[in-house]
Amino acid sequence: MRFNRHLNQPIPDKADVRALTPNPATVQLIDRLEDAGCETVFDRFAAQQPQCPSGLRGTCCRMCQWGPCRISGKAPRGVCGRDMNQVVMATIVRQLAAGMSAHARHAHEVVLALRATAEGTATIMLKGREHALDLADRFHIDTDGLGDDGVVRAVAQALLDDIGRMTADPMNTLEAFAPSDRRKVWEELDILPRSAAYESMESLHMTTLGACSDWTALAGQELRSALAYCYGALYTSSLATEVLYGVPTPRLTEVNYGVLKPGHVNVLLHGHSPVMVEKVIEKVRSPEIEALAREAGAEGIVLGGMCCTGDELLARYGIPTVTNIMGQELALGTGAVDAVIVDMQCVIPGLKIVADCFGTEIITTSISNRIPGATHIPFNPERPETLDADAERVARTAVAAFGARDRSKIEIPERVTTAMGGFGYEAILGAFGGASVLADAVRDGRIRGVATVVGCNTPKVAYESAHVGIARRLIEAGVLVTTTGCASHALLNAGLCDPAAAELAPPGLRELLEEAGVPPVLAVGGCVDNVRSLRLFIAIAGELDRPLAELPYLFVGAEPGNEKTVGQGATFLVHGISVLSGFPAQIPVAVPRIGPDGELLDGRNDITEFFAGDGLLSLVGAKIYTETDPACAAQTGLMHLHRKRQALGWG
Ligand code: BF8
Repeated sequence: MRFNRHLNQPIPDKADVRALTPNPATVQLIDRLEDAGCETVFDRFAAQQPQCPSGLRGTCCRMCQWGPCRISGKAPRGVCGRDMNQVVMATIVRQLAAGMSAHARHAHEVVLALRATAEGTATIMLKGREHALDLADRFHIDTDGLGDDGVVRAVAQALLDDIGRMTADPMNTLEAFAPSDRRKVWEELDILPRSAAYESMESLHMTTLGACSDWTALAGQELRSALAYCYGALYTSSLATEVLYGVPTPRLTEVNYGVLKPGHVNVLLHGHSPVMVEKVIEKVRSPEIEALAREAGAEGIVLGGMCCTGDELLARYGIPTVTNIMGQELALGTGAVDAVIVDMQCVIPGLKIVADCFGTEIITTSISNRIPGATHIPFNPERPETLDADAERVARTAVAAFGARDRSKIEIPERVTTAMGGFGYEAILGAFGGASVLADAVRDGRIRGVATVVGCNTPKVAYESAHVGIARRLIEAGVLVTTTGCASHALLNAGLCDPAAAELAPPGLRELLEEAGVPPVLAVGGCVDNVRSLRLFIAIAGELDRPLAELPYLFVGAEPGNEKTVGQGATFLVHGISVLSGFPAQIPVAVPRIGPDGELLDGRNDITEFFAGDGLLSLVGAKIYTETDPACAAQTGLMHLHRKRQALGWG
């Protein structure tokens, strides 16, 4: 691997990916696309090397039109006077705001669909009425005289308020779900947020030219935004989805590229919002559309999930997942995909380039996402009455693509992997017999710790090698693992979500898993469902009567990519749960140096001190570890869990 001194880490090329990626199907498809002359993310990453050192370190300021300014030893301040700390922290605050906007927009669409369902303007069969009653209770909504639909409408309004409130009133979800000892910490730090929309606005405001010159105040806004992100974007979308489409339960299925079938219409479902895709599934499974597929000469219709939509559909219906963000082009390289139905976020422009190589139809279904050359049939959350007819058109367009392609190019990797998904918060507690059973096991050491392994892929890490390498080692050391997002596709395809993988765990954990009939990695859903893992952490802490920050918990984001991952990590940090990152964020990396007299100089700076030293630790009781090698990263994580256990006297 080529070493990048600005990042203090090796950077993989395509040959490294071939050698290190854990899924053999990936290698087969990389070769296939290369032979077909189709460029992919791996080629474009190579073409971008070496990447800009200032960009890699977060020291390039592009927040006004006096710049761009690069902060360096020669020019330690930008034109306006901003120094390195101000530039780097402001950039991170903006990244979190962008990620929060993405999840909040997703939440907004689901909550509006929920409200429209209660009002009878969207034809959606509500599956989570009991959940709505529970939420109404938690939000202290007076339900007298509201009727069933009125309760759902009131819950939707409470969630909508948390997405968009502009005043300093308390957030409903935060009041209902945050542990009270944590709330005191946040009050003392003065970081209680108003809503996702307000804090996105304030983040952009505080980082614009001449608005705030104190990087520690920007750091405070980062933490405030993390809470807005968690309670205003993640909780709101995850809970609204559960009320609309039901709470997931565990199901056994098969995953990986091999679920695609040559004689079938193969349709991939990709993105984040559940609203259009749920209706499309309903249509695809109707006798009319099935008949249409047979008329076109297909033996049937295969649905496969990608990215967070894939995670959610696996959780709710056991629909097979195929791959994640960096595998989306590879999936089309099978030559078997007739159509990809995409909604919002993580649908990379490169998808259409490969689609054109293989004649795959791309259908965009979000008003926010347009792709030149794709068929656009959008769902507008403010015009829900067209949902039914539009979903029918999407389903027909996807099936019609079957006859339009050259089927001689089909080459599907044979590999399929058994997997169990569907571990909503309630399902995890149900499988193990309650939070108290898990709490006992954490205390007596059968479970050495609980980790959530989540987030995207990045070409800066050999594809999926860090997710799988770290998770496997955590399991072998007796750590219970939950997963979401693109990480979960890596772990699903690697067989770690197969109940049979319990044999990797040491005896105490293995017995627990076998008794519960669950795998060592619990796939809980898409990225917004990270709150399911957070709720699990909170429930076990409650049983143990300990603050979250004292417990052997860990958030692992081994292959961060999207701006959304900044908020994911910050969400757990602000709850007192440390973060293990497999890759340095865009901050000046602390590189130890040899001084003029041969002495070892500490390369620390204010930003690394804040995130990885005593800064955050003293404020919220958690910090960020960064380790790129999967074996070393797992060791670092295990040391963290071990130190927590020792401090509790649990050995
Ligand atoms: O929200 S893990 S690449 S798919 S951002 Fe995107 Fe990252 Fe995947 Fe889902 Ni989450």
